Amino acid sequence: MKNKYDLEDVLKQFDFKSKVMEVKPYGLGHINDTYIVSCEKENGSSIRFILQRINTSIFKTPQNLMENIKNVTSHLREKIVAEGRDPDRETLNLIQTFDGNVFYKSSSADYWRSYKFIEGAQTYQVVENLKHFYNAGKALGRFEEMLKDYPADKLYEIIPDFHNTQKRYQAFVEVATKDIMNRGKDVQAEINFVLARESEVSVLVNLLKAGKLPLRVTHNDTKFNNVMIDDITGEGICVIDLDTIMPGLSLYDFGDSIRSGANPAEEDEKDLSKVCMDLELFEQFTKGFLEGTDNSLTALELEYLPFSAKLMTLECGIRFLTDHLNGDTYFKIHRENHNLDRARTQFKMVKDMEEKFEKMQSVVKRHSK
Ligand code: ADP
Ligand code: GN1
Ligand code: MG
Repeated sequence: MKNKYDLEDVLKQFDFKSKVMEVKPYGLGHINDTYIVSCEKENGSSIRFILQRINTSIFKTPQNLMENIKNVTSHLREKIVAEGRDPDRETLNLIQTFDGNVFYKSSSADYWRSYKFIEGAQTYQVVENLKHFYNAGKALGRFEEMLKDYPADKLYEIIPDFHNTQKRYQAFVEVATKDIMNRGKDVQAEINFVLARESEVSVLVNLLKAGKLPLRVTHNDTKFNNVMIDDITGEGICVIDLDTIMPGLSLYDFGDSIRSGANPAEEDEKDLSKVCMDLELFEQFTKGFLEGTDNSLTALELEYLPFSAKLMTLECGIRFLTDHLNGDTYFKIHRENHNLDRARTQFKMVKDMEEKFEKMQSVVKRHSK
């Protein structure tokens, strides 16, 4: 099949210091187009890169986005070097173009970037090993720790109100009311599930507004498949997918990780009996995250950890359902009703968290110092 983009033109812009041998689509992200580029160096050895087309219908200011990533990754690199660790594996490394930029804008106004490929590590859609999830928690906690002294005012807000659940809810109500695809009639139960939880959507927004929760530099898209797990040690070696680094709440990162990784089933599992919020997974991540943040969360942050898991899961379910009602314009879909299936798994998890809420609170207490 002929490629949609002139990949040849794109590839020749980046200074790979090696010869491109092959390029193939890669990964299972919902947003960007990702490719793996296999190259050969002069001495005959192989080297690989990630090439990505930034989704500019979602990220409207790709130059600012790349500026954020460039600055944040150099900050992380300094920290990692100072700790005597390996910056080529433990943070993303951008490849420059021949004209000295960290992205290439093609004549069709597509924005491309490239990273060193992190070898000897993988991402997983579903947690296969408890230790991996503990390690992902540690990696994400450390990630926030390393960015603690990063000046938040130097970051562009790439998607304003990204985790403003109240605004996500309002957008959902609007879309459900318009119902342009006439799909509302088939998803009344799901719509009612969301409406019944209206009182919860403004809780974190209000605490933030009241200055009760600290604004930090956060990742904001802490899906389990955005942490690379080392093949040998099982450590969370690198946090990737830095498009949404913005000032935010630590609770967003914690909550979104639980949403994605504490579910033993796929995010789009159709058999909802397989979907739940597994308490053991919850415990592993919580333990790792609190250790990674060096137990520096405030008392109120700790108190709201279980709630954030529920809220971020509800928020994501709202976003999937909104996209379903709106004709699937945001998240990539690969089958009919894909976003609806995704929304259903999220709501099943929310329900399960509601039932296990006290147990989740006890887990947090047990691991807070
Ligand atoms: P999206 O925003 O679409 O989720 P990601 O940046 O998460 O895109 O990339 C998609 C997938 O590509 C990741 O889940 C991971 O498997 C792989 N990937 C991304 N960056 C790297 C890298 N530097 N090294 C190795 N694999 C990577
Ligand atoms: C998207 O890019 P990816 O696939 O890691 C989305 C997240 C959602 C997630 C749900 C920029 O993440 O917010 O939680 O899908 N990213 C963006 O799977 O919207
Ligand atoms: Mg991703």
